[in-house]
Amino acid sequence: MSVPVLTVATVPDYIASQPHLAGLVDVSTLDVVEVGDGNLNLVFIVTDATGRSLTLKQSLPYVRMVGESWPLSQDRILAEDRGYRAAVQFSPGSIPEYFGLDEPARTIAMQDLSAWTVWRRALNDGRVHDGVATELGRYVARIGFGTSAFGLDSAALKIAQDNAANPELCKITEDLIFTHPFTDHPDNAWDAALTPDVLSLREGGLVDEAAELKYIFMTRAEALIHGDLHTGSVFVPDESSEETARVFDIEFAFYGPVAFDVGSLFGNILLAEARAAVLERPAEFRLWLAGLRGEVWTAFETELRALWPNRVDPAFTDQFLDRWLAQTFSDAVGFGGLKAIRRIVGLAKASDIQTLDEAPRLEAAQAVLRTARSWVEGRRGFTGTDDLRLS
Ligand code: SR1
Ligand code: MG
Repeated sequence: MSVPVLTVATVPDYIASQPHLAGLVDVSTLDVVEVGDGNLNLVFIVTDATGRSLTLKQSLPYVRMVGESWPLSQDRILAEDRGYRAAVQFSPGSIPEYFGLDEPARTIAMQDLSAWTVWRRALNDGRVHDGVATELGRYVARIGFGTSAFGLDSAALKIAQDNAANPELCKITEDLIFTHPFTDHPDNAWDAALTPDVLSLREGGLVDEAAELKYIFMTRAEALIHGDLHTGSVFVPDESSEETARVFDIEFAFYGPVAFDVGSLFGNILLAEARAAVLERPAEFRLWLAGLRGEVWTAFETELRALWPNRVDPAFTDQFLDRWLAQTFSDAVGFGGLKAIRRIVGLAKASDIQTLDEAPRLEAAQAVLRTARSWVEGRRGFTGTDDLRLS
């Protein structure tokens, strides 16, 4: 059953009816704008006459980018609330200030960061933001540690796993990332000149590797992962700011492999690199981009090792941590490759590539597919992020 969908006209009365929100803004002078440009939801920025503001997000009963022909339960906002609450507990500085869930209306509210920029947009413009990749690596490590068997005792872990099901959004990922790009699915679309590159993905062992990674995604209920941690799920501040980054859009959160979040960052950085290469951005910028995966990984590993002495079960030995990190790295490389491929072949493309003119778009897409394939097929052989350059 779906709940009423909010509109610009109904939001002021809705805010006034919510004691946890009504004190944050002057409800008698609200200006409301709907700014959602993502694939799924409604997002309102609510500002009062004194300039105080907040962001209100409501899950729609369907997939926004497709329309009502693709119904989707509004319960995904409950998964997003779980993701934000975990971040509040383990990495509060990594997210916008969180004002909580209104379960009956399927809304959440948070700090208005509309003055910040979505990281993908900043990367597309060739802008450098130092420290973002490090912040993201730390965020993944903190949530990964805090919500897994490293941070929770046996019973607490089982309860957390039981409470974190997000079946509809998991199914979207299972289809769009692991299956559709390698089949004749009607949602797939690509430039005609890419057909040989796309069809060749179905040859050789790539589909078997995708099958293995899909199985890991579906069964390794390790920690409460973000589930969609691409560069479009990160805000960056004005370059002059002391702040670094804030993660948002956590509705795909579920108990899954930590490597999936790390890999999402790896794969989306690859898209940015491919764009920068065909646009012949300055060498300095391209070098900075190529180093971002190393920054993510170093921050992730460093934070994990710093938290390790606090693990709840000393049966998890130091040697096991080394093995876990090695496994997480190689799985992240594989997930990263698949995350990049889906943005070229399947539904929901990325502006890094799509906004390019035809000739550079083809060149960038081919480089992404070539590099991503080498990651997926070679993921067990890579020892560090330096091996993952765009090729
Ligand atoms: C139908 S949803 C398509 C995509 O949008 C989200 O941002 C996720 O990346 C999902 O795969
Ligand atoms: Mg999203």
